[in-house]
Amino acid sequence: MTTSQPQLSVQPSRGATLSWSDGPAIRDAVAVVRYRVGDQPRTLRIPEPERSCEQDGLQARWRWELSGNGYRLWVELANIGDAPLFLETADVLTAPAPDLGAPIPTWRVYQNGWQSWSPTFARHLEGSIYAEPGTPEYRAAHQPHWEPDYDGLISSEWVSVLYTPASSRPVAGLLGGFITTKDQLAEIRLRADGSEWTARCHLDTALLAPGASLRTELLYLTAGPDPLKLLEEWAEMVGREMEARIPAAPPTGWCTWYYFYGENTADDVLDNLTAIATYRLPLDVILLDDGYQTAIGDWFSIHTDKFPDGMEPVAQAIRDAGHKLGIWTAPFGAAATSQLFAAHPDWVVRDEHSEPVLGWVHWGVPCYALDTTHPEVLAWLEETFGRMRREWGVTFFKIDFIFAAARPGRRHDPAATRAQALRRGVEAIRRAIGDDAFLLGCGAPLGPCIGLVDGMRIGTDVDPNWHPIFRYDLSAASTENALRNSITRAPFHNHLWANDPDCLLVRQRGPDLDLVLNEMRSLTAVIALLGGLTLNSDHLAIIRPGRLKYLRQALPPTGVSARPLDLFTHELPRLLLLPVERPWGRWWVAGVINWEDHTVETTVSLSDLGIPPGLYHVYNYWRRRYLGVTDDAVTIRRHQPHETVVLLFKPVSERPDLLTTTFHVCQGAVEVTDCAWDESVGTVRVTLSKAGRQFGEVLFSVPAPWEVAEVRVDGERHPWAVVAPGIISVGLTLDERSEVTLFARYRGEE
Ligand code: 9PG
Repeated sequence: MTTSQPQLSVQPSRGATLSWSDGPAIRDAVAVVRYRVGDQPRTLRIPEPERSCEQDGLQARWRWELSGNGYRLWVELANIGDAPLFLETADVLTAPAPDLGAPIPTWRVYQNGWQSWSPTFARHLEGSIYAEPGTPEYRAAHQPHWEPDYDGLISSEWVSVLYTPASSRPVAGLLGGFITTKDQLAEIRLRADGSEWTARCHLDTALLAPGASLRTELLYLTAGPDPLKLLEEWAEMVGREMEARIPAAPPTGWCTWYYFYGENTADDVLDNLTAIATYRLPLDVILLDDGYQTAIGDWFSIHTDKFPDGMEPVAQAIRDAGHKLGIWTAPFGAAATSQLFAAHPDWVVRDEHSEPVLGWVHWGVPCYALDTTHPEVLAWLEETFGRMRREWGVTFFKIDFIFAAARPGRRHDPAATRAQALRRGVEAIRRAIGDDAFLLGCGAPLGPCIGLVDGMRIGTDVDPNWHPIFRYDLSAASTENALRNSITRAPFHNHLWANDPDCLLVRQRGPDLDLVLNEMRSLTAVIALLGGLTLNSDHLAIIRPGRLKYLRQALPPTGVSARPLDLFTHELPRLLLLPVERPWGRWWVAGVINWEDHTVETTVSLSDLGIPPGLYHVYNYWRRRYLGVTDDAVTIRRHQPHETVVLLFKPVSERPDLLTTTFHVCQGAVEVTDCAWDESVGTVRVTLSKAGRQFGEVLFSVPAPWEVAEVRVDGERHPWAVVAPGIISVGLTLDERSEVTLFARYRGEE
């Protein structure tokens, strides 16, 4: 369906109206700039597109440009007077809530959190899972624009999509999203009472000196019938505008954090290195997470209880074993107890009383926010990261808690916004580590990192527990929260960076892990379906080797993300779909999640999945069970609590064909490198290739009047089992490469 072109009309007294004939309308829109002259707060209202206004020497022009099926909007600001001006906010558009053709309580509003861990989902305006924690800590970490009248306000960082399933109009989705994100934090605000929908850029009281000028970020407004698609298209557009870095393949690896939580010694790391080699696990990066340093800020002061010989011997062992060395830092913090803060108290952001601004509290220790507009701080960052690269050979950098650089406060450069301060810090790190090192953002405001990071954590921390243990807080560490955000931000993958859904844990339930089998499989399935970074964080030296089969089934990542089809239907999306297309066929892998704490019955239809009508074989991956053929729907009668059922849909073929393989959750998307049918001899030859050694099955469909004559694996005759009429399974141990050939015989009518 193509959406009509937007119509723009202007009523000078009221503002601009933008409407789509079969869809939404935004009425009485204006731009508003808030600033200060000395201590005086001032407001400048611009009621007409493409018009300039002037007040107190501030010249403002509201720009509108038709672009595709929408408009690009921005505000240009110049100080043409003689007095300094201090800019607070620029509303690139503010209007009453748009008209979507159905009342606001029926709406779903995509609420993007501002940093990695901040809750993100398409929020229902009635009956939401969201509860405002309302604590100062929560505000500091997740609500960069908090203000006392936050009640009833839904603030989404950089982008929002409004959608209602109740509209009578064919087009009920409206996207407002900033497509440049370098210079200003920017939010899309909706007041639930309908009084306001605003796209606001934050200028953080930055100085606009006489003669100086600037531009707000570019806002894109567009409408469409499919809100998920709007979000995907926005991500693509931002990626282009911001010159996003997209790695050729998402990294794999092992991380110390989620087993040791900072208490690992050098020997623990070496033991895991050995285990990775012994088990031949295809994990590339060895990530030394938090804990090796004596204090946040003192990155070369190594904890000698844990690393008695310092970092060098461990670093060397990792490199010698052929791995990439990864290191965690929280580069924009200085612990109150650090040598860094003692030596450079002038390097931190200060509040209005000249007190150091708290970045965050790190496991009980206050860490101040470094002023990344200070040239000495930037030089120190370059020196620190350059040394890690040169002296330790680090080529993978996880930079954490980096929202600290964007905390509000006074900085060395009075003209810098919070977004610019953060970006300057990340730029310094990128300069130091070089273009070929992998930079992973974490605890990171998303926008200003685009184009600088290769990967981004897009959710909260995973955790040994499914639900958060302490409180009901959508940002708290828990497997549930981590998965939710990773799913709701799946549209960003490969557009803004490679998504990092956080670590995969596969160890057995026990004192170090509380996930039951279904929960661990959900974590495995969702991470595998999302196709982003895939890092394990178990103690591999003591893990029950049988559990490694789960890890192997998520490796390597496909690089491509499944789509959360019901993102705008359920706050916790239940339906992930990965379409796979290869020269030898196409298939669909669906992840169907039960977020409830009780067993439910779930029906998934081809039309829910958007799969073309036809006849499909269905295979239940975790159960290793062929479910038969459908042209309609599959019902999971006992869909257990927190279970993700992985279903394969493969078009029914009239001749013998590959049905699926079980070496990877995506069922052939990574391990099947070729599949050839030779009609003249009746063979299906499947080439499998995958790092490591792993048991699995190759399933074939052999419809009558064909029948199996024999199966060969790497040229040798091999047994097979009939799992259902016309379906056979071949079990084998795949060691790097294998060729499985089905020889079929045509019986004709008898
Ligand atoms: C190391 C960890 C891991 C993890 C990061 C980050 O107190 N907090 O609110 C809090 C939030 C996140 C957090 C730790 C504490 O985790 O996401 O992968 O690197 O730091 O300390």
